[in-house]
Amino acid sequence: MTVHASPAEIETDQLLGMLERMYLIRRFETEAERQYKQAKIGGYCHLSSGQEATCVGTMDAMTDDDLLVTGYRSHGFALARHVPATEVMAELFGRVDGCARGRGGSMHLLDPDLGYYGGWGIVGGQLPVATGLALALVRQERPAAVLCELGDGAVNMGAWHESLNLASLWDLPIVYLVVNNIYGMGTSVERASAEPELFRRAHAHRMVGERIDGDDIEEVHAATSELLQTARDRHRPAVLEALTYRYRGHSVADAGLSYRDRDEIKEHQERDPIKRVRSVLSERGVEDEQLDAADERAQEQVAEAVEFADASPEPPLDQLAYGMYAKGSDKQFARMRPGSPFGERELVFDAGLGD
Ligand SMILES: Cc1ncc(C[n+]2csc(CCOP(=O)(O)OP(=O)(O)O)c2C)c(N)n1
Repeated sequence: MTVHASPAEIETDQLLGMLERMYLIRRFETEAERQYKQAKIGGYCHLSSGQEATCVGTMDAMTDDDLLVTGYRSHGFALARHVPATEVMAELFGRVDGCARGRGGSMHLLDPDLGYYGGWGIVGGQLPVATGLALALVRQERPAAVLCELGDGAVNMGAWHESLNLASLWDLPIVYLVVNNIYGMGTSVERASAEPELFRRAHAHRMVGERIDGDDIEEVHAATSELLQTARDRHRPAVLEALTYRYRGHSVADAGLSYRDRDEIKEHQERDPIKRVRSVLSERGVEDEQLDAADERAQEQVAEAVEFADASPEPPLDQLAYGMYAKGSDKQFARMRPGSPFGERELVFDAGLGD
């Protein structure tokens, strides 16, 4: 594990803001599970309780010009990147005011205005997209980098090796953030990976690979800042493996106890990332009332998000094809036009989320 010798201390005010967003993610996820059980949320729903330090620590190391691409366990990253909680909850509800206009749901959050190019539901599906975005940044001579998040289960996909190879060969400004929460569904990293120290995979492609404590927000922030800066300045890619843990099951449909026991969960909860930030702030003299107020504001935001999502209408049926296909992709989908044996629906190529 790399310990950054003297990570620049995060200012107390900034750290308080980070604590509030960690609370927001924790409270949001608890509420999302409740809403799912009331059938307000359909489809899939993967929660990231326990992983808040990785979400917030990495997002605060990004500039507004950097681009973010994630896998499907993405509520935490979206909230940490400042996608409004109202729009994230509305998206989970499949409503028109959701950040993907209700078309994506939990696994497909996005907000291009905030440089967030999507949660991707296919394991490893985000890797070629993120690598391509990094190439675009170079071609357009933009001084920015891509942060591409993936799980420990995605590092055995072909797309991972192909992306790392091209990123190193072509000097692309990208940091691959491997969120190692030990499990890919019910399979532990030890059972799935011949090299379970996942950051070492980077070395085969002659790029930097580092492993950090993903529950220590200061370490996450310092390591991500440094690697993103190198990516921006010198166009060198890197792999950052953040060790963390998810408290809930793989999805809300999984109790998460058939492949691990309660003691293991409890052991991780004792090192809870939120408690750790609270104790850093307490040591710096911040009063308990101020820390509790951050939690209360987060809870208010979540209540407001549910109210907003409930009030938002469902997307109109006659516009279901809107926002699905970019301008210029009509040739690719020509065989799906009405009357073709492959599809009956009329496709719309120039309306919706943009080019
Ligand atoms: C190509 C592909 N294969 C299988 C699946 C089914 N699947 C969904 S999530 C998942 C596990 C991924 O685990 P990991 O990458 O560690 O992410 P985590 O759940 O830990 O966030 C699998 C196998 C999928 N979505 N895509």
